[in-house]
Amino acid sequence: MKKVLITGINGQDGSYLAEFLLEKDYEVHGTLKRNSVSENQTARIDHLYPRIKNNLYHADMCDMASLLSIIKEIEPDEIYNLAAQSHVKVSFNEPSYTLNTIANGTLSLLEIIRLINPSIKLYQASSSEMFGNSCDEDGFQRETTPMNPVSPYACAKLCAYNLVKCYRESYDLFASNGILFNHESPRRGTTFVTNKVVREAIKIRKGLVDKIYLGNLKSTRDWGHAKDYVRMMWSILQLEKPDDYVCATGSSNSVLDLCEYVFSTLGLDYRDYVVQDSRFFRPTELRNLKGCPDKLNKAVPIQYSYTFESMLDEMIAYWEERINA
Ligand code: NAP
Ligand code: F7E
Repeated sequence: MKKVLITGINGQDGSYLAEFLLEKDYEVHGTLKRNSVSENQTARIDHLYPRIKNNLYHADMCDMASLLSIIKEIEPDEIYNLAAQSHVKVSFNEPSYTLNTIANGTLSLLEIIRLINPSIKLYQASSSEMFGNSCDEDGFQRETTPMNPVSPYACAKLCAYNLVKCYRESYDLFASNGILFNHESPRRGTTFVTNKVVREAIKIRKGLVDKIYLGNLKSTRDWGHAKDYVRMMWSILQLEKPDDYVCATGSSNSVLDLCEYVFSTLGLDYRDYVVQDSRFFRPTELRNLKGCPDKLNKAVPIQYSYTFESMLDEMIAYWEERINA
C-alpha cells in the first residue's frame, strides 16, 4: 500500500484528491492548519473521517519543523503540496504571508525530501496565474509561454515553480509542477467568483438579497472541474520522468458569461442584479487565461467528466439544496 501526504487536505483540491487516492487504495495522510474556530474546518473531508482520522496532523507551511516531523513519521511515497494562501486578491493584502506559505513552504518540502529521502515524489500545485498577461500568438498559454506574474500570489507560485525545477535538476528529485488553470466545484471557497455568483444568484431568486457586487466582469478564465484536475495531478506523478504540465480545458469564458449562464438557468436576467464594485477589483488585473493541455494529453490522455455548464449545474444544485435546508 502506497503512502501519500497531502498538504492542505481540507481544501477544495485536497478533499477530492484524498477521495481519489483512497479509491486507489493509498494510505492517505494530510495536514491541517490550526484555526481558532475548528467547527467547519474539516467540512470537506468529514465524510472521509473514518478512513483518515488517525492520519491528520497540524502543520503550517511557514513552520518547517512541523513538516519535517510529519514526513519523518509517515515516510510517504508521494507528497502533493496543495497548501497555500490561494486567493489572488488577498495576496495583495497579505503579501508576506502569501510568499511564506507558498515559496518558503515549498522550499521547506524540497529541502526535507533532499535531506531525508530523495526518493519521495513531489507534486507542486503551480498555477496559470504565473503567466500573467502573456500568451502565445494563438491566444493560448502553454508550458513554453513566458511567465510574467501580476500579483504577489503569482510571484510566489512562480518562485515555488522554479525551486521545483531547480531541485529536480540539481538533486535529481522526482518533483513535478502541474500548471493548473482555474478549477471549481461545489467545494470551492465562496469568495472565488464561480461559487460566489452561484450562491448569491440563488439567494436573489429566493428573495434573501437584492444584488450581487462583483469586480472585473470582462476577464476570461479557463474553468474546469476540480474532480477532473486531481486525476491529472496523480497522473503527473505516475509518469516515467518528472516534468511540468499545463492542466486546462482549452476553452475559456468571461465572468459575464458565467453570470449570464447562472442567472438564466435560474430564470433571471443578470443585468437586473449585478453591480460592479471597486472593492472587488485588483491593483493589476490578469485579463485572459486559456490553457493548451496538449503536452499532458500526449503523455496520458485526459478525461473530462464535466463541461463548463454541467459544472455550474452541479454547483447550482448544491447551493439550492443547501440554502433550502
Ligand atoms: P484552497 O481550497 O484554498 O485550499 C488551500 C489549503 O491550504 C487549505 O487546506 C488551507 O487550510 C491550507 N492552508 C492555507 N494556508 C496554510 C498554511 N499557512 N499552512 C498550511 N496549510 C495552509 O485551494 P484549492 O483550490 O484546493 O487549491 C489547492 C492548491 O492549488 C493551492 O496551492 C492553490 O494555490 C493551487 N491552485 C488552485 C487553483 C484553483 O483554481 N483551485 C488553480 C491553480 C493552482 P484552511 O482551509 O484551513 O485555511
Ligand atoms: O477570480 C474576477 C477576478 O478569484 C476569477 C485561484 O484558485 O485561479 C484562482 O484565481 C476572475 C478574476 O480566481 C469578482 O478579477 C470579478 O478575473 O475566482 P477568482 P482567480 O483570481 O482567477 C488561479 C488559477 C489560482 O491559482 C488561484 O489560486 O473573476 N472577479 N468579480 C471576481 N473574483 C472574485 N474572487 N470576486 C469577485 O467579486
